[in-house]
Amino acid sequence: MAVETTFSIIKPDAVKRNLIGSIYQRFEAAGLKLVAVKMIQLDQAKAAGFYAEHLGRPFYEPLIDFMTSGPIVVQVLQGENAIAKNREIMGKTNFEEAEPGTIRADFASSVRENCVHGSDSVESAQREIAYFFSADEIFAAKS
Ligand code: DAT
Ligand code: MG
Repeated sequence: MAVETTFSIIKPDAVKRNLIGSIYQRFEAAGLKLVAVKMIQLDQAKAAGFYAEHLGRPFYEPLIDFMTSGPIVVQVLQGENAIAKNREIMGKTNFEEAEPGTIRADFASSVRENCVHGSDSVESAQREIAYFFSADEIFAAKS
């Protein structure tokens, strides 16, 4: 297994519900290191660009409205097998299908309001990190 970096979002529902610390605790307990962090609010254009792969799907417009509804926290996580490990800690997109003990099983309130985003491949991790962070904002060890 390789040391990887992956991109993560704590979504507006989780920020509103005071879950930032609980979610960070899970990343750190799993051996994922926070190597870049910031709180921001997305505008429609930035959210639309981020979720462009879902353009045209029925859930797309409500997803953009939700993701722009309040501040989010974006972060870069680094660790062994970080991309798959983060997806595992998050749980399935639909919280009702997510394994108990995952972030979405424990905290999500709907399929849309599911607390976290995580990159799903090396390519999307690279693209998503670069969409939110410049190189000098990332404190990752070279891998
Ligand atoms: P994931 O976030 O697990 O990578 P995805 O990329 O398929 O899932 O979808 C992006 C987000 O869009 C997801 O976190 C929540 C929302 N979404 C996906 N499918 C949905 C659906 N059937 N109904 C409502 N929202 C949905
Ligand atoms: Mg996805």
